[in-house]
Parts: sequence; C-alpha cells; structure tokens
Amino acid sequence: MKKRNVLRKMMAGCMAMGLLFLTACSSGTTQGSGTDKGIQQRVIKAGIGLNEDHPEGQGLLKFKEIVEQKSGGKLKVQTYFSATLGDDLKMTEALQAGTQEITIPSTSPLVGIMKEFGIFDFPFLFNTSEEADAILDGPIGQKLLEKMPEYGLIGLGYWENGFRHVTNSKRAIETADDFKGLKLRTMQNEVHIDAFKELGANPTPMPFSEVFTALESHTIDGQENPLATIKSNKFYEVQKHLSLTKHVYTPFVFLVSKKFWDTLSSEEQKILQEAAIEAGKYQRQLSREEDQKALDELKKTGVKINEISDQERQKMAEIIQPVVETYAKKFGDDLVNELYNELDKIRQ
Ligand code: KDG
Repeated sequence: MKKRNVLRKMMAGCMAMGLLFLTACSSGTTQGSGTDKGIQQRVIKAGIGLNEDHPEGQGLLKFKEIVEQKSGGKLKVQTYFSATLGDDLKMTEALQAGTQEITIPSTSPLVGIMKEFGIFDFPFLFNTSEEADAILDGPIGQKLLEKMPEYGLIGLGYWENGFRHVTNSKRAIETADDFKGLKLRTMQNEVHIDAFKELGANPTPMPFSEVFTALESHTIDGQENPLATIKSNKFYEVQKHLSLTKHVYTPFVFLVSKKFWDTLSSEEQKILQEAAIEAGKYQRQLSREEDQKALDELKKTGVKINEISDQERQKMAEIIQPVVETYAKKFGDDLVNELYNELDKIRQ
C-alpha cells in the first residue's frame, strides 16, 4: 500500500482552488430509472437534525422553493427541522423503510450502513472546503453515491456540514495532552471514537438531539461540531471553552428513499436531482459565509476561544495516525489510496 503521510497531506494543502462544484452529482444510478407519468401531485417529507436558521436548514428551504417552482406547485416539500422526525440514523432508516422521503445527514453516522463513508472521517484529511468539494464531487464521492441504492437509498449529492471544533466545560485545548480525561460527545462513528480515545479523551457517542441537555447536566464535558452548529444550537450557553481544532471535515449527503424514488417519473426525478444540486451550491456558499460570521458572534458570547498552533495540530495528527492506518484497511486500501492520490492531484 502506498504510504500515507497525513502530516504531509495536511501541510501540502491550502491551495487556492475556485469553487469546484461539479454537476457530476447527477450520477448514473439516478438516470433513466423513472416512469414516464409526468408530474403528479405529491407531498414529500424532508427532515434534518439541525435548526431552520442553520445553513443546512436554509439549504433545505431553498430546495423546497426550487422543487415547488420547477414542478408548478405539484410537488410539495414538507420540511421538518431540529430532529422532529428523529436523528440522522433514525431518519435514514425511515427512508429505507419508505416512511420518509428525504433527509440530509452527516456521512459519519452512516458508516454502520455503508462503511466506505468512513474515509471522510479521517482526521485532518482536508485543509479547505474546496478540497472537500473536489473529492466529494469527483470520482470518489460519485462512486460512493452509486453504491447507495444497494442500501435502499439514493444519494443526490453532497452538501457541507463543515470543519469541526471542540467545545468543553473544563479547559482550553491547546495541546494534544489537553484532551486527556475529557468526556466528549462524538457522532456514532468508530473512526471518531477511536481517534479521540487515542488522544486520551473519553468519547461518548450520542445522537445530536441529546447533546445540549447532556452538556447542560454535565453528563459529558464537551462536544465537537462546526461553528454554525455551535452557534445555532447555543452550545456556548453551556460550555466554557471553544478550541479551534479544525480536526475533521464532515460532509452532508442528500438522501432520497429508493422506495419513493422508484415510484417517480423521470421528469420528477430530474426536478429533485437538479434542485438538490442547485440548493447544494447555495448551501455550501452559505455554510462558508456562516462559518466566519458565527465565529464573530461567538466571540461576543461568554465562551473563551483559543486557536491551535499548526505544530500542535501536527502532533495530534501524529497520535491519531495509527487509527487512520487501521481504518484504511477496513474501508479498503484501494479506495483510500485513490483518495490520497486524488488529493495529491488537487494540491499540485
Ligand atoms: O441534520 C444533520 C445533523 O443531524 C447532524 O448531522 C449534526 O454534525 C452533526 C452531529 O454532530 O450530529
């Protein structure tokens, strides 16, 4: 296997790429599978775990607007925010069962359904959102979307959750040692769990909707999420420290129930596909703007914010590297090598 040096990858990045959102998301799996019945009157239930004011919520509203406009009001999208239909896993299972039509989860909790998604959970994999776009919209991201129908799901493309940072109630995380003994909520994802264990933390996987209460009651010391989420979910009210670890990037994947998809006409499928891509471009843009805005607003709250030096981030990456090596084998060396080769190309 080609030697993977996460440190080299980390430092080689920061290239200035233009926004590379390829329309390649209209993957082969979704083409030509529909009936020829035109556009029917339909109500489409779409749920997410985050709030309406979050870039994901705003992206979903944009999707609704585009679908309703393109279908002349025949396709109605009913939106559900803040996990009112359940958390990522529960909603994804509802899609598989055909009782919900759309959800947009983080790829991380989906590893139990399709393990290959775990490649995106390697800490310090991406340096910039544009690198993530290039991989997700390129051959690797598409290959994973094309596998989804095997699991009763149709993937229409990737949106952005973003770079994650750690908050906690005990101490500022400035060095790798500062993780020791911290009880941190993670997503239900074994790469995240093992990476935090390797750093000496005590990771506690839990669905997102339980996090605020667990922080408030001190059942856990901290959690990790992008800045927009830390702001939107008011985690700053129950956390003392926000450390800008930028330790991993999380994509959202736009999912449709295959059971539902197979009942749609080609015209209806095209509307949903195009709307997911168009709203996705909007959502990614908003997510990047909101990342900066959220930081400015978080600075005005009581939470103490600290930066991490590149040197310390490298030390963290070194400690976690054995976890990456172990999971690379599990997810498939070929796939992982392809990922690093693509990243090398992007960074040249
Ligand atoms: O709607 C998406 C959210 O449910 C979730 O993915 C948020 O990043 C998240 C987390 O930490 O669970």
